[in-house]
Amino acid sequence: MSSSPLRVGVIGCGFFAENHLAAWSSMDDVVLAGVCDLDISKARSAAKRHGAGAAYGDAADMLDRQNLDFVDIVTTMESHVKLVEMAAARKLPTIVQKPLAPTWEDCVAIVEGCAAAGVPFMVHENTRFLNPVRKARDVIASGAIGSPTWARVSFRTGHDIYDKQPYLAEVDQFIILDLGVHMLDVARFLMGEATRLYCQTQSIKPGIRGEDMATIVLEHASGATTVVECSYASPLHPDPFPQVSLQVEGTAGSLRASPGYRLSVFSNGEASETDVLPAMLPWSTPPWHGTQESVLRVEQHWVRCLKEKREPETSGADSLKTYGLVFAAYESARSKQAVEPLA
Ligand code: NAD
Ligand code: 89Y
Repeated sequence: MSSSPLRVGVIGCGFFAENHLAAWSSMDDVVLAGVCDLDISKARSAAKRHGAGAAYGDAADMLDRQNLDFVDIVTTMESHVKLVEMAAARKLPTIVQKPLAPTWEDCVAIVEGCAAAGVPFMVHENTRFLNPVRKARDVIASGAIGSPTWARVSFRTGHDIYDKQPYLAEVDQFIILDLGVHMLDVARFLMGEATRLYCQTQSIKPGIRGEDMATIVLEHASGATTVVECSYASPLHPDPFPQVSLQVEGTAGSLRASPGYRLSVFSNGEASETDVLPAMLPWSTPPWHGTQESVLRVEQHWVRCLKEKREPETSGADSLKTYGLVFAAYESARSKQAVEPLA
């Protein structure tokens, strides 16, 4: 790949794409060559706001007419199989927002399709790039808390997420696919691969189709346990949205990442506490600033991996391990049995 800036074409110019677009256009080694949305007026206004070279109403049209180095897909999951297939058919490296797809079979088809076409592929899984999560992982890797034995990865909120993402009220499989993907990926990132899980779901808010609470207990290959908590139906004050809370216990201590971006570490009898605040970027809009920094980090990671021909952290093969847990969690909730991850 040449040393000149890489040309990206972004598909989907809705709510969350705003962060992708702001991050791409802030990067010196990327050029926002084109943007596309089925609603051409959204593509045009995104192009204007972020200085994109061209706006399209049809993805195939953009892929055929622009000379792109890679594609960024920021549409909702139902469109991913078709859009990734279109990019892979043109041999274009592709990064795609979570959730990868609504079924295990579609997730596998996407990953295998990209592998068969020989194109680099990554799921835009930004939560593991959040500052507190990265710092927690650094503490674990340093050996400060010994071997991890137990963890809690928790995202509980009563924030009105339906205001910006109304489609979430309409899906049959809701919070595990929307939020559980992030939490399960973080559990893998901090604690290693899981070999078995049990999941309980609840549907609390009237009028939604799917589950808005899930509690998942993971058994890891190391013997450790993680409790993953996801809730969009928790009336909390103050509400930590959109922050993740972590607790990891080990043989020599423990760590806690708490709302307010605090990281406490208890290591071999010594306690310490530090701020793990995210950077405030010129385009940050609190309380989303932590997420926004993580989006920039994902995009920088993807570009670095493309240039160095390295496999990204959440490549297709890696992400299937997360989605194997997601669909196993639905199976466990249905059968009320502990199950193994899909593979
Ligand atoms: P949205 O509905 O606001 O935007 C999606 C856009 O994609 C729409 O404008 C739609 O017209 C367009 N689109 C759909 N199919 C298309 C196609 N075939 N070609 C071109 N355009 C197409 O949705 P959103 O809230 O921006 O969510 C997008 C994705 O981002 C979802 O998968 C969601 O889960 C994810 N998301 C991630 C985070 C995170 O923290 N990582 C946060 C919010 C949303
Ligand atoms: O959609 C969800 C996600 O990906 O992280 C949190 C969320 O944005 C809910 O708003």
